[in-house]
Order: sequence, then structure tokens, then C-alpha cells
Amino acid sequence: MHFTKVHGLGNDFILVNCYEEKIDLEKAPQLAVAMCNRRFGVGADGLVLLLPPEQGEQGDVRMRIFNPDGSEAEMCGNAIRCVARYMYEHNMINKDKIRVETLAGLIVPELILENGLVKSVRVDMGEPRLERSEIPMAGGPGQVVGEPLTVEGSSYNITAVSMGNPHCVIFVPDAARVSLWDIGPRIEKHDVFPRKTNVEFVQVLSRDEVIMRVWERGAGETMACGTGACATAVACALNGLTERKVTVRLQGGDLFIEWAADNHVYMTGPATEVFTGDYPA
Ligand code: ZDP
Repeated sequence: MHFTKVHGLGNDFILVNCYEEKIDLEKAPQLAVAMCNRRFGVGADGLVLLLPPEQGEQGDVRMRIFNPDGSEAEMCGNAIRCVARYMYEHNMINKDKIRVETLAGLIVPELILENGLVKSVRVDMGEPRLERSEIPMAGGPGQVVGEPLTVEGSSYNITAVSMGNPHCVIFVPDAARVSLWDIGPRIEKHDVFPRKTNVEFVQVLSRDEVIMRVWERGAGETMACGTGACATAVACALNGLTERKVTVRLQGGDLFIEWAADNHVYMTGPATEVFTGDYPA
């Protein structure tokens, strides 16, 4: 099976073009576990499948993403930028706005071209979902903004945001000092999150700049998370900590996020193709 290794700010993926490669989709979860393993497989933060759009849907293409633990995620910000670049550079599409069907709905990346080359990608990530039931999070109606969550005796003020996939954002004075591998999985699997959650620890530097570290659902610590950066920008604005345009500094680099007046979140950042290979599947 031919694959292409891609990444968005070090958040890396194995992209399989299912227009050319036949995959038994039932086996996709175990294929993700095997291929994403950094010792016994190719190594990646996720397996991304490029599929024809569903009948009757409005998309140009359909994207499915599987985490290294085999779980399927609804959306993925860094991968969708890579999908847009891949389709353009492999002549699968000859326009700069691409309608991608995901489990989180239709998402529209727009290629930012310079002399016909992809410089970066700006994605309309849709509207953030803030109702507790939409995250999903257990408990009564309403939004979760700066609400205490007890984790094994310690209390954390959390803000929960869904970008199609769940995010739990926690503000801290110094992101580098967070014991992410200790607290990350405890919150990811906290029973208040029926579908688990991604966890972001955010240090506010100014009204338009923050540092974010992420513990991803089904993947662990990654160098960047696009949906997480969007959730972080929304959480910052909801808590009055930043403007609605913010640069999110991640270990792998910067993403520029705008929560616009149309209530949509726009994410701008790079996408990179690294190499191609063949995997004995
Ligand atoms: O929601 C999840 O289970 C995430 N681990 C999916 C991957 C999200 C991603 N890092 C992103 O950029 O949004 C790819």
C-alpha cells in the first residue's frame, strides 16, 4: 500500500489516497495502530484516509482520521491543511478552496498560493460548539467556562470547547512546567468526558499571543494540534484573556487563529509533504 508522510508543524500523519489504494475500512483502526507505531511501523500521530465524497453530500472529498490507539476522530486541523496541499499538488483538484467532508461536517481549507506554489493554508473550521452536551461533557445545560474540575484531589479550572472534537483548555502561569504526561491522560479519560477529550495547557503571553502544550486524545503529547489551537483561541476570548485574533505558539511552530464576527474560527498555517513509501498491508 502506497502512502505519503505529511505533517503540520510536526504533527505528523500517514496519508493514504484511497482513490488509488484499496483499503478494507473495517480494518482501518488496527491499520492505524500498526502503521502509527514509531518503532514497529511507519510512525505518526495519525492515519488519514482520502476518500471519494459521500453520495448527495456537497464535498469535493472525504477525510477520515484515526488516532494511533485506533480511535477515530471527528476532525483534525493539521491534517486537513495537508490534505488540501496534497490534492492540489497531486492534481486531484485545480481550485484553491476545497470542500472536505469530515465527521464534524463540511470543512473548507483555502490554499494561499504564491507563484502557483502552496505557501500556507487558511481553513474555515466552522463554529465552535460550547454547550456542555455538544462537547460532550456530563452535567447540566450551559457552557463550561472557567469551571472547576477535580482530578484525583486536585482542582483545575477548565473551559470546554468542541471543534467537532472535544477540547478541555486549562490556563497555567508556565506551560513548560506542566507535568503533561502525568495529568494529560487523567483528564483525557476523566469520566466527565464520555468520548474522552484532548487537553490543552495554555500560558497567556499578551492580548494576542499564547503558548499551548497539548495532550491529544488517542495520541498523547504532540508538537501541534490545529483543532486544539482553535479551541484555545475561543477559550481565551471567552475568559477575556485575549482578543479574538491570536497567535498560538506550539512546540512545532505557530498557528494564527481568528474567531471572526461570523462566529466561524479561521486557522492559518503550513502543511508539508515529507516522503512517500510502501507498506506491506
Ligand atoms: O480529537 C482527537 O482525537 C485528536 N487526537 C485528533 C487529531 C487532532 C489533530 N491533532 C488536529 O490537528 O486537530 C490532528
